[in-house]
Amino acid sequence: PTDQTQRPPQRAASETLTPPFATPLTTEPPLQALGEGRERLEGRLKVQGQARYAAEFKPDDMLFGVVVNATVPHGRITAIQTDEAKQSPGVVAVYTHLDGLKINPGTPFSSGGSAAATYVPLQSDVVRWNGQHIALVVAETLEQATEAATQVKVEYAPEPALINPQDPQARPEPVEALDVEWGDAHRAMADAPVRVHGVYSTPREYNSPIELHGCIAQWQDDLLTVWEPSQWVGGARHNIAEWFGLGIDQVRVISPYVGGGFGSKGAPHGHVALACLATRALGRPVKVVLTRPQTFTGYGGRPRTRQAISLGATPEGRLLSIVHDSWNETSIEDTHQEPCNSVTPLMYGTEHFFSRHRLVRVHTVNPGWMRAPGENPSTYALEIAMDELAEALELDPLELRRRNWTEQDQAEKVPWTSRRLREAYTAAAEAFGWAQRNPEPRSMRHGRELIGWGMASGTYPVHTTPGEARIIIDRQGQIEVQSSGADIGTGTYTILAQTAAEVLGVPSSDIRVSLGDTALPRAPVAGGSQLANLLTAAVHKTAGAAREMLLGLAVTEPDSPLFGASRDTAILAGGEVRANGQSIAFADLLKLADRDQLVVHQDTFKPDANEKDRDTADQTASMMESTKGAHSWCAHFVEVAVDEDFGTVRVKRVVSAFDCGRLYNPTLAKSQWLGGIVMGIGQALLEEGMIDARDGRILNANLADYLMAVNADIPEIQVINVGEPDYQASTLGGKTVGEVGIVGVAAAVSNAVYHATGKRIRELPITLDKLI
Ligand code: MCN
Ligand code: MOS
Repeated sequence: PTDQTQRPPQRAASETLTPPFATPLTTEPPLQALGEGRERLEGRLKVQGQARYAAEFKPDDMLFGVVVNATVPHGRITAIQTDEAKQSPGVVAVYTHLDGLKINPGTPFSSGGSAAATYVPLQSDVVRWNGQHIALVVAETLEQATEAATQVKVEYAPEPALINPQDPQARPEPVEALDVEWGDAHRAMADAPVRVHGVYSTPREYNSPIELHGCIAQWQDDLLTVWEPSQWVGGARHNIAEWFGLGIDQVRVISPYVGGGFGSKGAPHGHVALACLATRALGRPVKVVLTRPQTFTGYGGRPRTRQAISLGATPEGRLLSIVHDSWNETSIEDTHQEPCNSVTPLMYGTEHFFSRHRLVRVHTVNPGWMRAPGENPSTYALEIAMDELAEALELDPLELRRRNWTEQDQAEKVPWTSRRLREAYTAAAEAFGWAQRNPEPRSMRHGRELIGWGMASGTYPVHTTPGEARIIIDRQGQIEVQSSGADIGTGTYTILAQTAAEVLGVPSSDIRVSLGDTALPRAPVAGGSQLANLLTAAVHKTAGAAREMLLGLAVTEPDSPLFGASRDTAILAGGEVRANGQSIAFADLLKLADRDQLVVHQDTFKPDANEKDRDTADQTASMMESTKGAHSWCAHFVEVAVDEDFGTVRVKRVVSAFDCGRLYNPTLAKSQWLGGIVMGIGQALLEEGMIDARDGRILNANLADYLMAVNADIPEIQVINVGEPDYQASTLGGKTVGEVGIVGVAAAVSNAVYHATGKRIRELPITLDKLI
């Protein structure tokens, strides 16, 4: 929907025609430096099918692995028959737990590692979820492996399973680290003149990137190479080395392009361990790609959540107290936290606050990161509760939010580094026409359709972990920027070229960027929307050092036309160093200096960081650093139309405004926001993993039945930037962009549906059965 983002401006016809010759002639191509909206560097490759994704590499002599999954939610495997499969044409091996092939457990994020879970397949006869990997069939072709996988016969001794987190046997466990409280919230709630209380729930949701999770593993000469779509090759390498007891330098993970991940490619999953195990045993490269149904059980999506929120306020609409209790489901043996109270303490000023978040263990694959884990459900509940409070107070929902402005992060007691949320409210409300809203539910209609207007706001924190970068300038004047950091469709390639362009005075289209390979400089995860800030900072610093070297050479090389010139008068432009009307091309400078290349390596670690610190940042999520008081902010305004007879909901338009600090590339940032909003509309109206209450099977484990928003579901979306550079939040002034777009969208849609219908739906997705 990128063409629909801006409403066509109402202009006189004469104004709209700008003849091409009106474009000013420039002597040099535009730099397209940071802040400019250049197109994606690798976009053309992708649409032409030239970008090679992990599973598209073709090492010689490759075998194909197909994973076999458990069909019970809990129990033991009492017999597993592989003879028939082994005799099937083309089959090279069938691996089960009976083969005694050891894989070490992973150290999960929560314990300072880089694994999504401790769980690894084939280590015992125990089954803990329906869909768990229990065998790998390896054959000469994919078809042969697929056929043979159907011939593996399994018998189980089933045991009672906890499927539903609301089962009386399932006990919520406290997570003390997530407790947030100040004041005396329960007492203040009891005394509050106006109170609202609601219970809000979200279903199982799945990341479902278009590129399936699939890898190729190749064990050769004591080196394990894994082509794996990854948001974090450094973490993946560490995780794989840990599984097989290898040194870090024995593993290389390659991931130049990623067809979406949305959190699910933050770590390698069980099938990667199986591919590595098979290549080690067989000495040939092995490719394992999960089928689409297997992506619903081969790793986890967003867990089910349930939240009870009470808001207490004065009759004038000043919050007095917030009480928030929540839980998320997780697996029996592993832990995924979806902290539903991550946003509740941040948005509004209140003297009293109390929240607890708990975990409920059920027989499921361990849930995982999915765009704004925590912030997403947290905002969903809080922002509907605020709408309910506005209703109780007979106050405009936007006005209620304005009245509860807070100048600081109350839990941390630090002021915001920047918070242009009021500007976001105003800009989006004006563009939407919010002032025309009739507050009465069911008061607006268009034919048979009830029209509703709703709004919500949200936030996402700024993480700024340190990183490294390398820049190489060669004798041809070619400039290459290197980092192992990922571009998962976000724009990393492009913004790093723009960063180097700015400092080196070379058009960004002339700069090569290499990413997504552990052979390149270390970088943390493309998660928590942190990569743009941290890698632009690292590349900026590296390019600055390269610039100094070029200037130095230009004024000190005896044969340079700039010899003896003052460094301060020299500039870089057009691939040259220039001073006093003289110039020398970078390439010529290297020739004069008799250098094949200039290699510059810099990082943004604290000066006293040692190699271990650098490795840690590359390999563990625990290094994620956040800047206190630094957050992105957003406000969404949504119009829905609800068919009164059928209860079908259509989102008619969305206007959202964002404060994400400085935008490195407004075109790509806008695209990120749009993607988040689209995903939020799917979450509001469509997405729901259906779980069979009897056996924990995912009933809609495919893209025909697990509904996500498609083009026809998406209306006109207008996004407005109200951010300004925030140099306290990050080195180059940017804040987080990748996830904030989805935050609050489902609440805004829910509030609009209430306004249209007078029905308060506190459970996602908002399907027609809930409305009629
Ligand atoms: N950007 C910008 N100005 C800023 C910050 C970012 O212009 N101040 C733009 C840049 O184009 C940058 C992009 O926004 O490449 C995202 O930057 P950032 O917010 O730092 O996010 P990451 O690079 O760390 O990407 C990860 C983030 C996460 S955590 C999820 S989940 C998510 C998301 O990005 N998954 C995505 N967006 C996604 N987009 C696509 N296409 N596919 C996914 O899987
Ligand atoms: Mo994003 S869910 O932090 O990878």
